[in-house]
Amino acid sequence: MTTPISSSGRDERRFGRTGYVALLGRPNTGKSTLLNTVLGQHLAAVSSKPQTTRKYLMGIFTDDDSQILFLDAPGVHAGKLALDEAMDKAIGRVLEDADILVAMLDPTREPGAEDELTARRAAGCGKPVILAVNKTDVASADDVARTLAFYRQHVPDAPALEIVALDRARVESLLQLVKTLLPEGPFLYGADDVTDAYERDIAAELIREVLLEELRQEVPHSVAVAIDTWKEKNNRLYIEATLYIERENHKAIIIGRGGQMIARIRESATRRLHAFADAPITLNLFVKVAPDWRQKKKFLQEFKLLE
Ligand SMILES: Nc1nc2c(ncn2[C@@H]2O[C@H](COP(=O)(O)OP(=O)(O)OP(=O)(O)O)[C@@H](O)[C@H]2O)c(=O)[nH]1
Ligand SMILES: [Mg+2]
Repeated sequence: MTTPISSSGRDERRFGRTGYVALLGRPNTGKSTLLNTVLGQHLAAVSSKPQTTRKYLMGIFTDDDSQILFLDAPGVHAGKLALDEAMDKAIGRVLEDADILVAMLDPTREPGAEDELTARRAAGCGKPVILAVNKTDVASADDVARTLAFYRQHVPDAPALEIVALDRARVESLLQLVKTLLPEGPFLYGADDVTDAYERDIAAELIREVLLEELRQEVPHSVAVAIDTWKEKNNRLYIEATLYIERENHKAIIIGRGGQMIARIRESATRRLHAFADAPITLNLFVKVAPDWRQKKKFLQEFKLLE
């Protein structure tokens, strides 16, 4: 077991605006991007493909007068797999834990069924909601107005803000608004803590992020990543990970001609893990078949995708 990243060893309990803030939205709206930007660290997997996040991740933002515990959740999506159900449960848990919700809206896509589900969930959970309209660097004013009007049918009184989750300066107004809605209380974490997640769990997500970038269509969505070995020696991290795929014929895709694809994945993942762990990395990847794992509750539990 590795130690949680939150164990900074510093104990500076303080007091101020504090609480849990759920990031809710359909897939691909920029929830994980916002988390990374606010933390100033790349902890959550981000990709241009929907359904990147599979389980909740807490990010801890601390400044002079507040400690905001952001809960990044999977995107709201009605799928048929046991994995979809598990992701939906993760959203439910995040909503339960939250003091307030930030509904992340993506105006670059026309509102649809997933927005309807998101808006209903936001309205039904009985907690203060902020509508954060993201991607306003690329959306038109009409797109923003259309998306806001759609959500306002369900949460008419929620305050709304335009943000750019990729740009720290353009999420500041959201942070300020969140602070005004949070209660006062003692801080639960140290000033240097960024998450309560284990390093190796973050590492598995960063490897999955590479898979989402490199592989096409459904293939990356059907891969689960397990970290089998995590050893430190002479300031170098030795990591072994297994990529579990659902079908034998995906092996050839992931390994690629002459092993080219797996070599690319390994190279890119090594770079990312080096940046994350701030140490040179030796990474070995293995590929194994776990037939239809996305339908198997036991597998999902083992991978902490289901409680
Ligand atoms: N132009 C632009 N793109 C953004 C912005 N925020 C996020 N993105 C892009 O949107 C895509 C999705 O971002 P994610 O953060 O993975 O979205 P998510 O809501 O966490 O997605 P799921 O985990 O699938 O629910 C990525 O390609 C991001 O780079 C933004 O403010 N502007
Ligand atoms: Mg995400």
